[in-house]
Amino acid sequence: MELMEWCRELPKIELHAHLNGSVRDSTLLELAKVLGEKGVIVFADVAHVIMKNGRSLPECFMLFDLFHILTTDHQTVTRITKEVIEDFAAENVVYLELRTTPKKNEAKGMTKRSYMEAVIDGIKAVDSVDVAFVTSDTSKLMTCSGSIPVNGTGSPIKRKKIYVRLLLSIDRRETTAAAMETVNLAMDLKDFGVVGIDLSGNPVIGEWETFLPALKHAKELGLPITLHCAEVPNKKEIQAMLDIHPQRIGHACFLEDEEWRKAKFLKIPVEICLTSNIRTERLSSLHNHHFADLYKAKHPLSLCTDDSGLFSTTLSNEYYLAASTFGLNKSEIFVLARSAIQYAFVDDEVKEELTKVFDDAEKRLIS
Ligand code: 6MZ
Repeated sequence: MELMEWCRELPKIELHAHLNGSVRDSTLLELAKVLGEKGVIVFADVAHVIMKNGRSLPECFMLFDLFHILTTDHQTVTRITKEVIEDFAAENVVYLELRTTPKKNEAKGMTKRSYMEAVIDGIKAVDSVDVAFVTSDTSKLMTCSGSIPVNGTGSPIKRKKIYVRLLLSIDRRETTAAAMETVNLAMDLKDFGVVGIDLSGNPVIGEWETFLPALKHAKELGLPITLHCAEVPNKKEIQAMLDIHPQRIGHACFLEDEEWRKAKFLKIPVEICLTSNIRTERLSSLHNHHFADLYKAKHPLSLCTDDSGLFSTTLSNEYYLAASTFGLNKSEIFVLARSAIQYAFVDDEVKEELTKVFDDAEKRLIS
């Protein structure tokens, strides 16, 4: 089997995916068309921006503002959540930790809570695959699925299954009070599959001290946290981030030796986003990527897409890139994919289920 096809077949764990960065281009264009017809935006300008290839980091953040205009109403949030989950499942992602920033929009009657309810409705609306998520009634794993498809002879077709959990993101533009509100909301929604907190947004905006109280609060409440760390050089902030010992960090492009020593000593798992780092010009070439050093050092890491829509990538492609750039063979890639189970913010019961999925796949994929 060709390597790319093999990477698609491989079961995968996605730990760093932003909802609004994972929206299909076709959906964004469709939404832009509707808003263009209503005169809210100029469609031709927006279409050009959506289809553009290769964007700097500041351009990405301008684009997110546009995405938020296109996706800000409850129905659309539900729709994009459903589509994003279906797209990941189609790539054989078996566990998706989807992160999103709860948003307020008075004009649409949207509160952070109602935004999240729309996301949860999107999870429930998935019908092309089985979704395992948590319900409030039992706090147990429940599987939701649409009608059971049958093949030509009337026997049920085995459907794909994806476990979905949510992380609530604090945007670096937010105030301490707004960040606190997100943490409290995450706590309230624990029974709906919310498993942790993320800090993201434009890395040149906001002060660490603004978010710290909310992050500490999350820790006190027992909510795991993951931080976008070192997307730009900022020694003081990077050190402060490592000091609070987050459960994971994302990107980690600009750590210096001293900080790497600390991150390695603390064994903080790193969410690696290869395509994103290249496309946003964090690194000049994949051959200089810190993946190589971390992999060699057996540091905990997992490959992730970051914004699969924005960067036109898939998790299968990220594994393909790692294999082809760093010379990993199929067995090594398989072990890498399976190792990400350990870093998921999910209970042991689900981890055991995921391990079984990998055990089954190993027989098929590793000869
Ligand atoms: C930092 C990022 C990001 O939350 O509206 N986001 N933050 N660095 C990145 N690397 C390129 N990619 C995405 O998804 C979009 C939001 O996620 C964060 C930004 O805050 C962006 O507005 P949601 O679903």
